[in-house]
Amino acid sequence: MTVRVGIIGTGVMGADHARTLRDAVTGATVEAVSDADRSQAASVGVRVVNDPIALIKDPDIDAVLIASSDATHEEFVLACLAAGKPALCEKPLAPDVAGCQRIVAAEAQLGRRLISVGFMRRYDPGYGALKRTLDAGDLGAPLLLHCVHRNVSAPDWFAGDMVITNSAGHEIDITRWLFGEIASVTVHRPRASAALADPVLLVFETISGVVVDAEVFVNAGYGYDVHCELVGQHGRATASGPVTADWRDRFADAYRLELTDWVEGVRAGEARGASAWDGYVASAVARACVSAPATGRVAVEVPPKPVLYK
Ligand code: ISE
Repeated sequence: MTVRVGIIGTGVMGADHARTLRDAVTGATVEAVSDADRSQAASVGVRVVNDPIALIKDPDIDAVLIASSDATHEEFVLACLAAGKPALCEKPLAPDVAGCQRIVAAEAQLGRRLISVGFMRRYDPGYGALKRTLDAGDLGAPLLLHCVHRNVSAPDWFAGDMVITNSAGHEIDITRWLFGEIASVTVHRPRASAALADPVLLVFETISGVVVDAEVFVNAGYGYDVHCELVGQHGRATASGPVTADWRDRFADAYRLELTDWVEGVRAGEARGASAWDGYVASAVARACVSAPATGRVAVEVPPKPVLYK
């Protein structure tokens, strides 16, 4: 079966995913796209459906890739669940915790996982090697993770706390993926450099006792620079990559592997990668960071994981 994919949102990420699906992933075709900007949608070179909900319901679409603006994710993910169609939604699943909760509730009600969240770093070969080293026990117990996440400049649609609710989601997800749940967060801000209150230094303490510090700086100027160092009782390991212009080059392998796994999962009838639950917890942790006072620790509170996600 060839998976006929519909893409909603053909901006930077959607257009990049369309290229990757076409050039580097087998078993899928880009069947149609939808974007509020019709000429941008047309530039992908496939059928354009103006109404994104009609695209989701289209009988010729088997699976949906959601790469539209953050605030639109919830509506489209819920429509995919209602239509019983698998979807890969770019992070964040929804920028607000309540929106993520509604998605998790709808998927739990459906009783089967259809939603994957685009936390592509889980597919990055460097992060994958780091996790394998950790899981093999070579470093002993993990103690610290130092993360750096720098962008050249924030896109013009970045506003308010998006340095946390959008960008830092990657460090939140990687922390949970490596060490399990986050118990508390602390947020430090150097003297304000911009309206975005950027950079931020986030500190996560996991239930398992690991301390993670993450510098997230979306106006670093010199390049896209993402790396981390894990310190364990008996050694260290790093995940790094070249400094590039933006995330598309730095994580090209990760995006290709993520899309390949998603398509294979759709063909096998299973949702792979980060789940809606992971998307929800990432937003809950981000919210705790946003609400954190200038000093002091904030506990993260999430309800027990529904059976569906165990
Ligand atoms: C963007 O959406 C990404 O996912 C990038 O990896 C991240 O570095 C950037 O800050 C986000 O806006």
